[in-house]
Amino acid sequence: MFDPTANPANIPPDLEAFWMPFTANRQFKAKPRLMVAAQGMYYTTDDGRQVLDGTAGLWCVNAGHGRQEIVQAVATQMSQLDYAPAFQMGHPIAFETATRLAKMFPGDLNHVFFANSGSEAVDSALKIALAYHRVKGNGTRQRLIGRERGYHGVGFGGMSVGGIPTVRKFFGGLLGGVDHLPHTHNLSHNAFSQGQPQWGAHLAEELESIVALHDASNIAAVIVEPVAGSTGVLLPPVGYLQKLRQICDKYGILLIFDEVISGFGRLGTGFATDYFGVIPDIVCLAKGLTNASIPMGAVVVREDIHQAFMAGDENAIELFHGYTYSGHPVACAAALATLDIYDRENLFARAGSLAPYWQEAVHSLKGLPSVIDIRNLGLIAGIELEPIPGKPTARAFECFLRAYEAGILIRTTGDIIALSPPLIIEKSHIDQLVSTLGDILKQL
Ligand code: PXG
Ligand code: PLP
Repeated sequence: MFDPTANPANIPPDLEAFWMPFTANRQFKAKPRLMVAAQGMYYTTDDGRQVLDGTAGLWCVNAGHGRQEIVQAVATQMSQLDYAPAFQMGHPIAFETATRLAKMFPGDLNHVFFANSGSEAVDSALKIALAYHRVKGNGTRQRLIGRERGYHGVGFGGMSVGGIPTVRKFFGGLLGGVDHLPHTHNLSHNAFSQGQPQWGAHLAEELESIVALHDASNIAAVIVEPVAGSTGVLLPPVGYLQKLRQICDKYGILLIFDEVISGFGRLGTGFATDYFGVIPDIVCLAKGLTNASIPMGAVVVREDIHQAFMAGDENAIELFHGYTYSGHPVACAAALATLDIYDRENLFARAGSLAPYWQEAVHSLKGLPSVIDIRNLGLIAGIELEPIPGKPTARAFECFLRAYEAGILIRTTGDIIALSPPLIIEKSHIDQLVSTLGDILKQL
């Protein structure tokens, strides 16, 4: 049984200085869970146990841990060119990486802006959307539309369009001029759906109401996660994303897909845009871009958006935005090596071919105590638990702690368990993950 007062001798005294992100710091530091190594599908803990990675770290180690090809590429790049400025200067590998990424996208999604995380990718995308309308002479288009329960990172832009109350409520007024679409999660209609739920496409029509309220001439962009991950795996109802695309087209509103989680094979295709057959105007990427080995984010934009900036004085800077580390050579080396692995091992298609087995495995947990929904798509699953009355999040967190003790890493948000393993997962690992989780749920 978990004992938050336990203080085993192996805790070094220096856990204090690191203010841990999105963590119950005191709970953690009273009984730390430390990873010291990782290979393939497993982490090694400080007490020498093997823990099966059911979450690809934080939805990001899509090619599995300890990939030597990435290690080598990073080491070689760092010795050859550790850093070079990307403002008014360049280095070849950034261009190569952008070209390679652009080729992975359909249609005219063909220009890439680099950032260092998903949060920065999102803020960059929002800024590009606003600036685009302005350079086109439509400077009144300033409103941004997100969605309830959306997660777009923790920058002020991403927080503002995001829709998770705890991520927003401590931080003041945020951006003005933001509206939110309703989320699409509805257990009474869609509980235990396998794959995309049937009910809910009409919720996209709320965009019409927002347009009616503000007028399209004041609206810049809509940003959504094609599949909402962080908030607890909310899947788009059949037809929903298509409808959003149609309404955005009708009113000249840019559609931004935040594919920080859904990208790089998570759904069994390169990107959610391929899976759903809906092409946005701007895509946000991070996480799986470098297999999480080196921080990197990216924004992919359509030709006509980029082209709109390439007018006027050729000696003038076109977009006053960028990061010291935009297109960092070492991150680019990690990205290229990662994309090589995805290609060589055909990992996106591999995820797609495992998805039916995954679906059947996770839905076998239906009927266990307190499980009120199971949902899945590609190699993602969400298992929603009935909250303990008066103690929201406690049941899932207890499940997380027991899972770690039992040798599997899961992720919880609220009372929802999220699973998103590396795409190299074998059926035997799926069995281990689901049967261990099942045993824990039976005992809870
Ligand atoms: N957009 C989306 C859709 C995300 O999922 C971000 C932006 C921000 O990325 P950075 O790299 O700035 O964290 C994310 C990040 C979880 C979890 O367990 C999810 C994220 C990060 C950490 C934990 O659900 N998503
Ligand atoms: N703060 C200061 C004082 C800076 O000089 C800079 C960059 O030059 C930044 C913040 C932004 O840092 P970054 O470009 O790594 O996002």
